[in-house]
Amino acid sequence: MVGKVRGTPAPKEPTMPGVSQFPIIHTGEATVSRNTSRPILLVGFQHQGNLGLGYLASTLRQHGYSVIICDIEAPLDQIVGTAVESNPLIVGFSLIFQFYILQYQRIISMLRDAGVRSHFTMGGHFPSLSHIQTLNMVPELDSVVRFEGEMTLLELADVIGNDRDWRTVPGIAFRSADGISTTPMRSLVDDLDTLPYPDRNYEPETAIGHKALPLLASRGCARTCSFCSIQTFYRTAPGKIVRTRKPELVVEEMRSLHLDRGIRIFLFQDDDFPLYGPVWRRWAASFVSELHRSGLSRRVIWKMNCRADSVDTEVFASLRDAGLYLVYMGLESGNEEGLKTLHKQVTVEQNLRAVRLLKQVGLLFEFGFMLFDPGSTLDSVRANLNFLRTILADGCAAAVFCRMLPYDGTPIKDELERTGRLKGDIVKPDYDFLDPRVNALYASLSGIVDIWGWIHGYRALSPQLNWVSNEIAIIERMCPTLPDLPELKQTVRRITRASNEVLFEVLEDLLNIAVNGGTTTWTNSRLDLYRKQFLDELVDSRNAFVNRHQNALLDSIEIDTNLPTLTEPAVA
Ligand code: B12
Ligand code: SF4
Repeated sequence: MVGKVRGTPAPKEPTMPGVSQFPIIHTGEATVSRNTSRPILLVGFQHQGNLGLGYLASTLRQHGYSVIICDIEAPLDQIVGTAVESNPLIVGFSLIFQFYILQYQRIISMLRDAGVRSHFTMGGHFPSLSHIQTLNMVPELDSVVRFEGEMTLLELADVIGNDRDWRTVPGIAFRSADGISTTPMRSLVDDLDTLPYPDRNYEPETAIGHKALPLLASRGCARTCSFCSIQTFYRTAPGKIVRTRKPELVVEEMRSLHLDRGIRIFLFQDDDFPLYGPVWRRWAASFVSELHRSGLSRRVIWKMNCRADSVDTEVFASLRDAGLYLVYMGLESGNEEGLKTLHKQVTVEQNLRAVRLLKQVGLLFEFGFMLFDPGSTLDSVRANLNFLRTILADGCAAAVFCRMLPYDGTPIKDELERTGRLKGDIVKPDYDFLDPRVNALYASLSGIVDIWGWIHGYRALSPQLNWVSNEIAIIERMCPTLPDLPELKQTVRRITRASNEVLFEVLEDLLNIAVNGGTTTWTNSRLDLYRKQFLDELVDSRNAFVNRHQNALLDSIEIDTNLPTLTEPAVA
C-alpha cells in the first residue's frame, strides 16, 4: 500500500554544517509518498512500559505504518518467530540499559541466522553516545539512530520503503568504506506536544488493584551529575536541553487514560520533574491548577522524580493536594566529598532537609543512593552509613544502595579512563578504589549481603518493603477509612527499621574490621535467615490485611466516569 499522508509536524532543521537536505521534508503542508506495506518491528525492555518505544510506535502509526512491539525479555523463539512471520521493513532495537548489549547481540545474530533480511537499527542512550562501539560490537546492525528517534526512524522507514539511499538520513551512524560514518545530527524534538501520545498497547501494571501507566511531562535534564549519561545524551544533540509540555495537555493525556483505561496511578518518568527555579515553579503551579480544574486531583495519584534542591514545603503541599503521593529522589551520597565527586551540586544538609520536609508534608519517598563511588574512603562510607541511619531511623523507607558504575557517556567514566582507573567492559564497567581497604570492605560486604536477595531486583527484601509502603500510601489516598491501616503501616515500618538495622550493623562491623582488623561473625547464611524472617512477616501482615478488606479494596477500584466537563479556560 502506498499512502499519501498530510500534515506531519515540522522537525527543527539540522544545525550542523554540511547538512545534506533529504527530499522528504515534514512540513505542515508537504505530502509524502510512503510505502507502508511492511510493518516495523520494535524490540525493547517493556517492564513498567517503555515510553521511548511508545513514542516511536505512535509516531510511525500516525504516518500509516503498522508497528509490532516485542519485549526483549520474551522467549527468544517468540521474537525470532515474530520477525520471520511479519517480514518487517525495519527491526528497531531499543537499548536503554547499556548492560543489555550482549543480550541484544545474541538476539540480533539469531534473527539474521533465521533469515531475517530487514534493515536492523538500534537506538537509545548507549548506541547514541557510543555509536562506534555499538556498530563494532553488533556487526549485523545496518545503522544506529542517534538521540531522540521519532523523526529519524520515520524518515528511515520512508526512505527504505521507497528503495532510496538511507545513508543520507540525518541522525544516523553506519558502517562505510571509511570506517564508521555519521550523518548530521538531528535536533531534539522542539515541541513535545507535537508528538502523538505514546502507544501503550499493553496491560497496565497494577498496585493493590489500581492500574498504573508511565508518562512524561518533560524531556531532558539541566543538571550535570558526573555519573549520569542522560545529561550527555541531551547535551550532545542540537536543540533545547529541557523541554516541558503544556500542563493542560499533560493533564488531558492523564484524563483520557483515566477515562478510557481506568488508570488511577500515573508514574512520571521525567528525569527531573519541572520544579526547580521560578519558571518551572510556575509550570508546576499551572499543572496543579489544571489537575484541580479537571477533577483529576480527587481521582488519581501520581509519582515523580526530583532532586533534593527542588523540595519546598509550600510547593510540595500543593503537589500533594493535587495527587502527588510518591517522590523518588536521587540523594546519591551522604557525605560532602561524595556529593562533589558525583557533581550533585547539593549539600548533605540539603539532602537531609529535603527528606525532613517530605516527611513533614506527609509524602512517601524512595531514593537512589551510592554507598560507594570512585572517591570512597572508609570515612566517607561511614558518613554514608550515618546519613542512611539518620534519614531511615523511623523505618519510612527501606535501605537501598549500590556502587556507582561508570556508564558510557558520563564525565566520571572519562575521568577514570584518563587516570588509568577504568576497568571491566561495557557490560560491567568498573574501577578499583584508591584505598585497598575499601576494596576489601566492598568485597566482604558483597560476599555477606546477597545483593539480589536483599537490595536489588523485584523479589528482593528492600524493594518488597518499599512496595508494601507504596501500597499503603495508595490505600491511604484511595480508601482512607480502613480501620486498621495505621496498624499495618506501623508493622511495615517496624519490619523496615529492623531490616535496615541488620544491614547497617553488618556494614558497621565490616567498617570496624577494615579499620582495626579482626573477623566478622556475620555470614551469608545467618543474614539469609533474617531476610526470610522479615519477608515472611511482611508478606503475612500485608496479605492478612488485604484479605480482611477485600471488599472495600475492590470497591475503591471502581471508577466513576463522571468527570466535570472542562468549560473554563485553561490557566495561562
Ligand atoms: C523509566 C526508566 C526506567 C524504568 C524502565 C521502563 C521501561 N521499560 O522503559 C525502570 C524503573 C524499570 C528502570 C529501571 C532501571 N533503570 Co532506568 N530509567 C528510566 C528513565 C528515567 C526514563 C526512560 C524513558 O522513559 N525515557 C523517555 C523516552 C521517551 O526516551 P528514551 O527511552 O531515551 O527513548 C528515546 C531515544 O533514546 C530513542 N530511542 C530509544 N530506543 C530506540 C530504539 C530505536 C529503534 C530508535 C530508532 C530510537 C530509540 O528514541 C526515543 C524517543 O525519542 C531513564 C532516564 C531517561 N531519561 O531515559 C532511566 C535510565 C534508562 N535507567 C537507568 C538505570 C541505571 C536503571 C536501573 C539499572 C536502575 C537500578 N539500579 O536498578 C534499572 C535497570 C532495569 C533492568 N532492566 O534491569 C539508566 C541507564 C544508564 C545506562 N547508560 O545504561 C538511565 C539512563 C537513568 C540514568 N540517569 O542514568 N528505569
Ligand atoms: S542524575 Fe538526574 S539530576 Fe543528575 S544529571 Fe542525571 S537526570 Fe539530571
